[in-house]
Amino acid sequence: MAEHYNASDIQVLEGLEAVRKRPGMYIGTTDVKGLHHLVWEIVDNSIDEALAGYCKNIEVIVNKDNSVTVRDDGRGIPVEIHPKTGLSTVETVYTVLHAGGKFGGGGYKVSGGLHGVGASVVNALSSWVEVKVYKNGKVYFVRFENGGHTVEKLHEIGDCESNRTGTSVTFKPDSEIFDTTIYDYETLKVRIRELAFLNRGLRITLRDDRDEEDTTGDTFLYEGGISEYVKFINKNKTPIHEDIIHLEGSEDGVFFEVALQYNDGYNDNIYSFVNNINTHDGGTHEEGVRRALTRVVNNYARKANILKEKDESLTGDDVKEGLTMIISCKHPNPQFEGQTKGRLGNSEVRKLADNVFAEGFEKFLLENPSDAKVIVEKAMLACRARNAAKKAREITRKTDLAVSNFFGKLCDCKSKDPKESEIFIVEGDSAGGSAKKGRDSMTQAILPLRGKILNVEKNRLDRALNNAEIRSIITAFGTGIGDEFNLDKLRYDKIIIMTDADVDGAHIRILLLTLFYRFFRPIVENGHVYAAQPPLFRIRYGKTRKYVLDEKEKDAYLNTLPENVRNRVEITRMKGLGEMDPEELNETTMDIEKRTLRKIVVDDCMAADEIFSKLMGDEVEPRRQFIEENAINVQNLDI
Ligand code: 1YM
Repeated sequence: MAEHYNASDIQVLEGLEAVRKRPGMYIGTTDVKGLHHLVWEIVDNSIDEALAGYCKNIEVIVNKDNSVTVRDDGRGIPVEIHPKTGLSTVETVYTVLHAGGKFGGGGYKVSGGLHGVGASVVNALSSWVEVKVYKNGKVYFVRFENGGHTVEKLHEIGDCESNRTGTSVTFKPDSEIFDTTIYDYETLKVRIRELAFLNRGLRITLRDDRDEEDTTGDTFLYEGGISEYVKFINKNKTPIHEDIIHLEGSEDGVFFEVALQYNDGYNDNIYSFVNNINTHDGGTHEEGVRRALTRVVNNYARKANILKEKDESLTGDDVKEGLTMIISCKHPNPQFEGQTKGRLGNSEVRKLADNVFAEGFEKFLLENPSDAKVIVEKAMLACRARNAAKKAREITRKTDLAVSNFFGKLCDCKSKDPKESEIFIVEGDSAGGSAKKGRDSMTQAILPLRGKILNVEKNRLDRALNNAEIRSIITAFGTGIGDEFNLDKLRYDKIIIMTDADVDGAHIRILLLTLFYRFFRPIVENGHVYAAQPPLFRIRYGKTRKYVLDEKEKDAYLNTLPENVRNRVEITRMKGLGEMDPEELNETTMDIEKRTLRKIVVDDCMAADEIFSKLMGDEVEPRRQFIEENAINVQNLDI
């Protein structure tokens, strides 16, 4: 503890105390996400230094005690006494709320976390923080404890090479603030790799000192920047032209760049960033690119006479099929809009993005006519499929909804209130039969699937609409599909996939998930999709019947039984849903009071895309690799 407090000390401590009282206001949450946010706040300062042109290397180390060290080779935080606070600038940066911007040299700060509040917030939420600054041939040191109280004022602790400069910060998140204080290496790695892609030429190293075996960690350095990001995303896909297109330009201190490559798949992977922050909801930078892309492809296709006079123009959806694209903008004064602040609002960026993209992409098409041809032809196929899907949809609507035997197949619930209704998508007629008898007919609908549903990772919407099973799903949901999709029309709050606990069941489940993720994404994103968990074992003794989900639960349950009972019990491995009678199925898997559902959530679109294209796409090698890597996790493979 500092020995004497003056007025400004007290003010400082009150500021940090406010952060501790309402951490959510400063870092969003105090869960595992908030815990990682602390790292990003500190790393942001190093990235700013890199963007200012002074730092080339950043190191992040998770220490044995889950404290984290971030080091850079920038100029080092200034050590002089700050005129406004009378404290060293380092101490000021770490103890005065919002000091980062105000006390800086009025620099050009383009990085920034979600809240952009900086080092003092990390200090306020840590049980201790140590900062070392290397400059002037000296090593300076300051230590804070207990939410930002200075316990060792800034002082020299030794010498260093005269040309060495940099900052090293170690902080230990306060376990009284955070639900968990254990760092997840994979989470850190994914974001650090992304930061390296977004800041070309910057080397970022991550190391886990909790792991005794791995002492080298991971180093990320991409001279190609976002081009290499595109290559990375396309690694399990088949590109249709060799070169990745990389375009950039700047105006009035705003830097804009974009990299893209088409693959032969049907999905787009377009990600945009402003100052290294993902703009999930797009904004002016994305709008500029999309507008220019549609215009340039159409103009080129007409001029080259690939698109004939009678042909309709290609739409934005047509030209983005199979497109992998990273858009990155560095802006000194970004305006983030929308509820989650995930959209860029600055209108001048639209024009910059449009100009840079249009000029560069047109040049690429003209100089690479064979690439241009495959790109245009792919968009034309997408256009044809879109029109075919439109027709198929019209037919589907007429036949399925009104006349056909669709409602003989769907066993709907009586309630018409989506909020209390749920639909079970069930594998096979026999399980479907049990489910119909075992359900609560007021709120539970049953849709049995008779055949395999089509793999939509390898087929466009028009083909999917020819698949009877997919058609019944669309009709049952009520939302429509493609450009007609409307989440408000969803007829059920919960969509529950109920398949056997075996390999076939898992296959049907992944086919359904692929369908939902690719064609009904908002249903997944809004948490409407669940997987039922039918029991794997029945344990019976005397009149008692107990169902358990897996081996672990079985063993745990058996351990609760007295020894003499444990030896008399009969354990049955359940083969499939169809094996259970309706009461059993109800009791174990469907009854709202007794069942366990697994909610399907997507917390990372990029990771989800990767897994679907790996498991369901054309390339065999990545799938083989995935199976090999994961075989070790599979117990009880029941073929
Ligand atoms: C491991 C964390 O904080 N690096 C870092 C921070 C700063 C500087 C250099 C820096 C900035 C400026 C001038 C400037 C900061 N300085 C300030 C402040 N790494 C880490 N590296 N000289 C050095 O912006 O003009 C805030 S952050 F306010 F003191 F200038």
